[in-house]
This record gives sequence, structure tokens and C-alpha cells, in this order.
Amino acid sequence: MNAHPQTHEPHKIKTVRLLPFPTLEERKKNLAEAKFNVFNLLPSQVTFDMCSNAMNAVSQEQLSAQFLGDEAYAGARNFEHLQQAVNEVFGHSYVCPVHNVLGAIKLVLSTLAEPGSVVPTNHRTWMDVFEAGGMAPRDVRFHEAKVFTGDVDIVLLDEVLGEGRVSIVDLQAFADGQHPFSLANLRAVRDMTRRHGVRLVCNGSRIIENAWYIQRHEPGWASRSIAEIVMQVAKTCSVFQVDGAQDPKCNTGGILSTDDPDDYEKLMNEVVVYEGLHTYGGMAGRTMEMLARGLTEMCDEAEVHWVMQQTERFTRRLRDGGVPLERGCDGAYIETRRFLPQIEAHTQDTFSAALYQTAGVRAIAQGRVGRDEVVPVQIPRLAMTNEQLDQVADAIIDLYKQRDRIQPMQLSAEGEWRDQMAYHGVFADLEPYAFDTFPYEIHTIEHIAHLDRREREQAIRAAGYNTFLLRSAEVAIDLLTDSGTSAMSTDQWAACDATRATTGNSAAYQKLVANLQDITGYEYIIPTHQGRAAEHLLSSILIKPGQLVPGNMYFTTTKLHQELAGGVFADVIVDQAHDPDNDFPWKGNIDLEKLRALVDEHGAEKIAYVSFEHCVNMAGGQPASMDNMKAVYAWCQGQGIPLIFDATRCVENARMIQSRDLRYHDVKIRDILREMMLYGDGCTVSGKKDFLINIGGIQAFRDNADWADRARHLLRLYEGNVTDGGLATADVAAMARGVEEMLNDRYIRSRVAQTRLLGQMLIDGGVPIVRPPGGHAIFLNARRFLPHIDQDEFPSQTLAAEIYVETGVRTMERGNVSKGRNPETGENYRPALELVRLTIPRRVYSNDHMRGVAEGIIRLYQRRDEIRGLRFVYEPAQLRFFQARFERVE
Ligand code: P71
Repeated sequence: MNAHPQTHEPHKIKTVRLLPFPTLEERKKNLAEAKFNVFNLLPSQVTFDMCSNAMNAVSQEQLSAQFLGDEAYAGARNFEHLQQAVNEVFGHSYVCPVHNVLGAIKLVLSTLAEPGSVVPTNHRTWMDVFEAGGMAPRDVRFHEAKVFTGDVDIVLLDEVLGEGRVSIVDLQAFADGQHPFSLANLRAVRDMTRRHGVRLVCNGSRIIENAWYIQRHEPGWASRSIAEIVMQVAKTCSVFQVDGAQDPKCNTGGILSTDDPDDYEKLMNEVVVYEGLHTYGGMAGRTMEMLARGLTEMCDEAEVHWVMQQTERFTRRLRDGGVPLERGCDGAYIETRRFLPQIEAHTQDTFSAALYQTAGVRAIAQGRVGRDEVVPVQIPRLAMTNEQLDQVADAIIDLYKQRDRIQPMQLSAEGEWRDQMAYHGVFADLEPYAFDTFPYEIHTIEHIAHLDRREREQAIRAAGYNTFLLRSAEVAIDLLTDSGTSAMSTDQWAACDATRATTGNSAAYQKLVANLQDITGYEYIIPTHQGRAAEHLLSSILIKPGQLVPGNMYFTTTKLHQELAGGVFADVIVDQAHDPDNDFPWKGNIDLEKLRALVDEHGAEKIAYVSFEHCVNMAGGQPASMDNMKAVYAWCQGQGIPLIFDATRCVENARMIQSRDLRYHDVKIRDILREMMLYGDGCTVSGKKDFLINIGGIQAFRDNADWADRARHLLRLYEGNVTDGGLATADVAAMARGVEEMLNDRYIRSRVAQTRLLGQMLIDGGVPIVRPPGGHAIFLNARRFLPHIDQDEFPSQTLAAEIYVETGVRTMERGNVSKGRNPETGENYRPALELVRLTIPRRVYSNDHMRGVAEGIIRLYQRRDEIRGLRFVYEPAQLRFFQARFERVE
């Protein structure tokens, strides 16, 4: 089952939650206010909250279950779905819902266990509950076990059962997060309990991790699925309990299941006392629905292996760094006594406080004071990338290196439970840890296709070797475009949700205008449904038939609208932009000499406006320099020629300026962007890129009221209301929020760094790409990748198709097929550049996905000689790249 080690997540990111990064000063203040007990910190004060309970990311399907709450008091449909799921996953016929696992334990104790009886266990977690219920827990764990450390000592159990005061045996799957049991041992326990007429109760809240362990380490189970093992474990037990907030990735809730009608009867009658009716058990209807979905999804083989890979990697890295720990099923359990040998008391809270102080990371030890000395650093399931986890591990290792400097804390208030503790702390002089990674956690995921090679062969043949014709369901990693493919944030969703739809004025519109006025410095902000709508308005307003529109390389829709308005595009980009091997940092610049020559030849009145694109798409996402924008604008002003930006990728351009121009290293992205926009009279924007939205755009003008009036007139005719441009009010709200998020320096840094990483890995693998790596995409040089394929056999198209077959990655052809035929000669154009674009959606893929993409393409490059070209079987007359179909040349 684990024949295919995964290099990346078997899913992509659907929604992100933005993370706060409090400064060292803020962290100290927060810590003091929290009385040096990290339990008291608010989520808004914590960067990475290392807890696996209730903090997991979910699939978009599971999230949607939240909105399917029936909320009936009795007999809810949600309960029926929950029953079905439990029947399918655990094989048990009867289900009793509970508010969480504590409810389940309480219920078992009050119905199935005799008061005062002995309860043999393999765990320590719920001792307090047993003791509070008048039971005497007895540890029967086999402490000498090497692999299955949660196994029961059968001889000891036999003895304890022989004493005759036992009514239930209570085991935990992956006991205390550290000790998995084997199926063989569990079955032996079951047989023994049967002989003694005692029930075997199992808390399976971490059944998935335990099943994975069985699959890996127990003889005979390697080829069985997680789902099968889970069912075997559950069926072995008389009563099975699950906490909804653990493996099923719910935020709360739980269940008890059994096959015994008499026990079910007892549970049903008791559940009304402590929990709720037997058909909701103290859960909201939506929680039952989410739980039902979570139970079915949790056995997904690929997901389980990804999650377990994270734990292994995280604990290995810490161990390699010398940190004393026990490996848990969901993270590292730090041994704080050994971590802080010089500290006499309260080592757990001292460790937690020091970790928060240095890194803003929270790891909480909960439960009763004095019970143990570990602090669990758990990994919220699916919520973090490997890179983020590596950095959290490094933060802990850094702390370990300076552990001698950590001071003891003085108690100021004490209690029986950890959340009651309070301290007077002193801030040791500790070197802080600085994160440099995605400033968001994963909130919702979207599953991606796992086709095998043969299936991908079939899919691409059926798509006529055209990646535009592949179905999304056939694509593993989709690098077709960065347009409209961003993951929205929970704040954007919240803004959508809070919006009341209107066809008139709205707070969303006002916020959009205010934000963009502030960001661009332009007075007139006009929403459009996307970029080409703005291009239509602009071209209609500024172009008189026969006029020229100089620009830094064309973009298809931009040029089309210029032509529809009677204009003629003229390329004035610097020559370096046409040379894929030239490393010039500002390949998006306008060549002022070319522009001058054009005006000298035709006269300034023949120029409609200068069209200046940021991070030029067709040139490979190449930026323009601040000096160039400034110089071109100054010159244009002298000539009375308007300059209009295509600011679709303006933030990426700002980041390139920040990193490549020394003078801007310490300037905020917001301020760089504001200066860039100073050097123009307006802009069009496709918001589907840098604005972090799935739909939307704008048209903006600095101060020309006449242009704005005309734009609004056309907007009413062709698009929608002046307050929405044809967008839903909710989408206007998402855009208003997106333009705030795009200016986060950490975000844009990690965004551009991700593209550069992909480029660098390809360069290191010898793959020819357009240099230097751009902002939104990496372009492969197909002519050099496939030198043996003639341009009339479409090397770019061929390469895009072969990449899909090799890797499941979808890319876009930008070569001979896109360029089309010369209408005069009927021949293919044979453009200088034959490219394949790998476009990176924003906030959607991890750097591990990028690694997977690079490795696949490098593999393909190594066997490039085997690749044959394509020929048309169907060729549309216009924009042929969208619908064209091909077959392989044999
Ligand atoms: C991209 C796109 C989307 C696209 C457009 C046409 C064919 C294939 C894919 C759209 C842009 C863009 C620039 C610089 C205006 C638009 C049009 N790019 N300017 O790169 O890159 O905006 O799609 O919102 O109408 O995949 P729109």
C-alpha cells in the first residue's frame, strides 16, 4: 500500500487562514498578560498553534457539510447520515452520538462499568475521568514492547481479570498519542475479555494513526487498506469511541458504536441524561453531518500517508537537532526535564513560554498538574506545509541550543489543572527565530486527481493532445494559469458571507474604492467583471481608428481590444525580452529609444496611449524597473501622451523591485506600489491574478473625470452597475479584501520565492527555461528541450502534452500553435519563442508540489530523445490553440 512514497500533498489548498506574526516585543507583552501560561494566549497572538485537536484542515466537501445541518431536535437526517457512515467505516450496527469523547467515556462508565470496579487500561490520558467516576484504573500496558508499545501485557491482564473486580477493559488506539497496539494483541485481549464476560471498550480517536502503524509494522497487514484495518479494529471491540475533533477532523462531536443491542439500549437511555437525545447526543446537526463526512474521508490512503509522513519528518528533524522527545502519532512530545535540566520546577510551562517568546509558536501541555513532564508539539492534520513544519522544528532546535539561558519562573497562582497556573516570568535573553515561509495555514483542501500513467495516456489522447481540453478531474497539479485560480482567505469568505446583495451602492463597493484609491493614488476606481472588460472600456475611450498603441509586448486580449477599437499595436519592449537566455533583471522595460523613434516617425498625435504592463506575461513574467517607469512617464508627459498600466501583476513587479533594486530593500511593498502608480495616468487590471480573487477586475484613472464618465457610460451599457461592473456584491467584497492581503510583504515574498524555487530546480536539472525566473510563471524553452522536433510539428504543444503524461501536471502552450498562421502565406508563423508556461496559482500549492513538478520534468528531459512531434487533426481558424486537436507523428 505504501509502494508510492509521496513527494507532495495528494491535494491542493482551497482556502487559507492568514497567520499573525507578532513581533518579539508584542510576544513578550502577550506572554506577560497571559501570566506566562500559553493556554491564556489568544489565537490572534499565535503564529503556529501546534495542536491536533479540532485544528485540522478539512476537505471542501467536509466543510460544505457544515451548511447541511438539519437541526431537528429528534430524528435528524444528519443523524441518519452519521449512522450510515459509522456502519460503513466501523461495521457496527448501533450508533450513540455524544458531544465529544469525554461524553463517550462518561457514558460508558455510567452504563457499562460497575462502580468501584477495576478498569485495566493501556493509557493514562483519562485516569481523572475514571477516578472521578469511582473506578480504579490499572495499567496493563506491556512496557517492554518494542514496536507496538500500546500492546497489553496478556499475562498481567489475565491476572487482573482473575481478581474478578473488572467490568470493562478500556484501551486506547495509539495510547496517549505515543503507544500503538497491534491487531494480534487486540484480538488476544478480546478473546480473554470474552472468556471473563467483560466488555472491551476502545477509544479509537486516533484509530487512523494506529491503523497506519499496523499496516507498516504488523506481519500480514502490509497489503491491506487503512479502511480494512480500521474496520477490523472496531469490530474486535465491544464498544468503540471516537472523538470527532481527532481523526474525523471535525471541530467537536463524537460517537459510540456497538453491535450489542442490549448495550445500545443502555447507552440510549443514559445519553439523554448527560448529552442530549439519542439522535443528536449534544451535537449540532451540522456537526453530525461534518462528522459523518469526516469518518468516511479519514481512511483515504493517500491522505493518511501524507499526514504520517509529516509526523515522521518533523520528529526526525527534531531528533537530528538533539532535542529530547518521544515520537507521538501526531507530533513530537518534548521531554522538558531533559530539555531544561537546570530548571527545578514547572519545566513544561517554562518550555512553552520560552518557545512562544522566541518564535510565536504555541505548544500546550494540558490536564492535571504534575502528571507528566512532556509538552506535546502536535501537528494539526493537513493544516501545515512540510516547509512550515521544518521551520517550527528549527525554532525548537534553536531554543534547545540556547537552553542554558532559560530562567526559572516564579509561581504566582497555583491550581490542580494546568490552565490554572500563573507565573511571574523573567524574559531570558533569547535569540528569536524568524519564520520565512507562507504566512497562512491551510483551512480547506481540494482533492486532486491520482491517475496512473496509462490513464493519463488515454486522457491526453482523448483531449487531442491539447491541455486546454483536459478535464480538471484528470489533472494532478494544474499550472495552466494563475488567472482566477487563487485560494481565497477565510477573511475574504467572511466578507462575502457578510455582504447583502444589491444592485445599488454598497459598503463593499465603497471599501473597494477607498482601498484602491489609497493603494494606487488614483481617484476614479471602476469595478469590472474581469480584465478584458476593462480593456474594452479603455480601448473604446482612448483609441481613435488608425492610432498606434505602443506597449511592452502584447497580450492577446489587450491587443484584440486595441484592434477592435481601430488601433494598431506596436512593440516597444527592450530587446533583451526576446532573448530567453539573457539574464537582464528588467526584461519588462520599455525601450525609450524605440518609443521615441515611433513618435518621431508618426507624430505624437498618432499615439493613442502607451500601454505599460507590469511583470510582462508573454515575456515570462519579467518586471519593469522603477527608473524605467519614471523615465517613460516623464517623457510621455512631455509629449502629451497618456500612459496606462496593465497592473494585473503589479504586486509581483513591486516585489521584484524590492528584491532587485538596492534602494528599495527596506521599503514596504505598499509604498513601492504607490510609487509605481505615480508614473501613469491610469490602469486596467485583471483582478484574477494579483488581487487574489477568482473573478473581478478594475479600470482606474488618476484624475481624468472625462475618461471616468465615459468608462461608466460604457460600463452601464456592457457590463453592469457602476458599483459592481457586473460582479456579485459578494465578489466586490472579496476583491476589496484581496487588495489588502496582496500587500502583505511576507505573502508576496513567499509567492515570488516559490516561482523562483521552481525555476532554480529546473535550471539545476539542466532544463532550458526562460531566464531569469519570472513572477507568476516559469517558461520552458521547448526549442531547446526538443531540438529534434521541427516547429511545424509543434514542439511546445508536444512538450505540454508529454509533461502531462509524465507527471499529471497541466501546462500551457505558448508557441507556434498560439501564434497561428500568416494569413498571406497560409504558413505557420514559426515564432522565435517556442515556450511552455508553468503558471503558479497563488496560495494553492506547496513547495513540495513544486518539487514534484520539477522532478517530473527533469525526468522527462532525460529521455527527451524518445519524444515525437504532433500534427493537426482539427484546426480552428481563430485562436486555434483553444480547440485544436492533434495526433502523434509516428
Ligand atoms: C493568463 C490570462 C488568462 C488568459 C487570457 C487569454 C487566454 C488564455 C488565458 C489574462 C490577462 C493578462 C494580462 C496581463 C489582461 C488579461 C485578461 N491572462 N492582462 O495569463 O495576463 O484578463 O482574463 O481577466 O479578462 O492565463 P482577464
